[in-house]
Amino acid sequence: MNGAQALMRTLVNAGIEVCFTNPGTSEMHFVAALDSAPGMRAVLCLFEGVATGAADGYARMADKPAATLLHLGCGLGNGLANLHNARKGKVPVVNIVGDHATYHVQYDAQLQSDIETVARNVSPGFVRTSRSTAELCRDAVDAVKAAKGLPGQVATLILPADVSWGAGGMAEPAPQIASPDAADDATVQAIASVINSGGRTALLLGGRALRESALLAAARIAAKTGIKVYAETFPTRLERGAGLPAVERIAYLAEMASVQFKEIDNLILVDAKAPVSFFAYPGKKSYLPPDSCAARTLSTPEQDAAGSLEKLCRKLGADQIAPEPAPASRPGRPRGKMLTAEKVCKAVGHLLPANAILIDEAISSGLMLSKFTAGASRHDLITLTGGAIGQGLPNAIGAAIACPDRPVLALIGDGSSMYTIQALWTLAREKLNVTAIIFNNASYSVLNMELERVGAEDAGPKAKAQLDLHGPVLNFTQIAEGMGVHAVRAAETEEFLGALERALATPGPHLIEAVVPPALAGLKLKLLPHILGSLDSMPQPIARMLKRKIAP
Ligand SMILES: Cc1ncc(C[n+]2csc(CCOP(=O)(O)OP(=O)(O)O)c2C)c(N)n1
Ligand SMILES: [Mg+2]
Repeated sequence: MNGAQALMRTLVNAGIEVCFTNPGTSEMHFVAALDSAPGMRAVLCLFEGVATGAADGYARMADKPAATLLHLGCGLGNGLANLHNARKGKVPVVNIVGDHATYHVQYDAQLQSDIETVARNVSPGFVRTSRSTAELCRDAVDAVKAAKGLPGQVATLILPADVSWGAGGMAEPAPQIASPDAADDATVQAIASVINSGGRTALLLGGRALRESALLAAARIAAKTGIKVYAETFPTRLERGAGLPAVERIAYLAEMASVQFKEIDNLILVDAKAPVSFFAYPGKKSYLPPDSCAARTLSTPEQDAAGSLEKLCRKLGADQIAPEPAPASRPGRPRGKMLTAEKVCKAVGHLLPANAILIDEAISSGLMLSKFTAGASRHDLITLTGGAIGQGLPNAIGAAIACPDRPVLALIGDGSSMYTIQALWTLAREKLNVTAIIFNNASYSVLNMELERVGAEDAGPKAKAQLDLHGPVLNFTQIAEGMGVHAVRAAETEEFLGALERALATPGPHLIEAVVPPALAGLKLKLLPHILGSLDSMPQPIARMLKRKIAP
């Protein structure tokens, strides 16, 4: 076997079944080796950001990594934003980057670059250039171990062309991955004492603590002790819907998050960091919990979140309590002729099929999505963990490949969709059951709000033009059809409902272009900074009510 063939076998032995590729000359032996490995599915993506985002979406749903195949430093660079999102979401990815043959490096040929430096930012725990065919498969096993161990991470294996084509490759068996420990008894005891101390306490759940078993344990604890349970703002994967405990997410806007933290003396972290504001704003705090609130950790991202919560549950005598599930309740059909982002979210809540995977990169158009889907059939929610837009459509590829029997709905802003719009072609080629809804509001709408919030004064027409996507207005229906995806444009509510019903009933990918006005515009946009600025001085019940209205 050559190196590439042995590597392919090693990956399959380690349970890696899918490789998202965008190859070049230095990866040709790896590409050729694909046909020697029936257990490896290869999925061509037409931009590296699609391949990396697909690997991210796949691992979130399959609970194991996929591989990527990228072309040298430039290809890796193109894929960085979605590897960044995977890193922030603690998602495992085995990131394979081809390189020049080892002896070719000295000549500084056209595509020569410092790949390790490019990789280190998204792959801080594991970057390795394999030095020989003999060592390659052991390197691959180390990469898989690094990716899969808790917390999941992006592990980058750099594969020089001569290591790949060299003879004498030896495939390795699957690595042993130790199962993580739960929090130790002393920690569980200390946290139980905090909860029993009578102060106002909240659990903040992140990462793997947003899956069913952890959510159930947290809900039992809440039912027994009356503490609050929050979820981090941008979950990697949140299991939710009717029958599961509902959990309130920390708001994106810092002023609103402060309302959520106002009543909290003790914050208990479970696979989560103490929350900070997404950006800094002049004169506003970065660290969100008040000074009077002490943050303590029940379990770190290295530990077993559900196991730790279950231990805490037993310690508090809450393990026999029936947790309160979210009731089944769907919004009615949206009415009124003109389509709005809110009506799209309502329609999604009205029609969401059972067991769906919902991907939210709707940005400002998705403000009401959580509220309208809270009582829908049980589903998984995937969000923009690292804030680097262009994640949603690639994630949909990966999620649909990981879960071929589940419907995938991806709600994407028009601006966000354009970073990785080539994902549509892969959806068509692989015939994936994905309904992509693109909110065409012809704007980087959320940035109009940010412009106000950062206090940038004197924004004139040149500044505003940088946030405006009119002229030419994008036609997503034509773009999708040009890539082989069935597409419908809807500017009216009934049109949209009909298109969504048909898309959900018909296998294969669909795109619905929802032509909507910006959700935050006019008076709402003008008033928002004032409302946010005064939340802190309002009586708490009024502040909470306003928060629920603006960002439920
Ligand atoms: C990789 C990357 N580039 C740029 C940004 C900055 N950014 C944040 S939101 C946004 C615009 C989003 O527009 P759209 O998807 O249309 O959503 P809308 O604001 O209209 O709701 C931009 C450019 C980012 N977050 N990530
Ligand atoms: Mg937009």
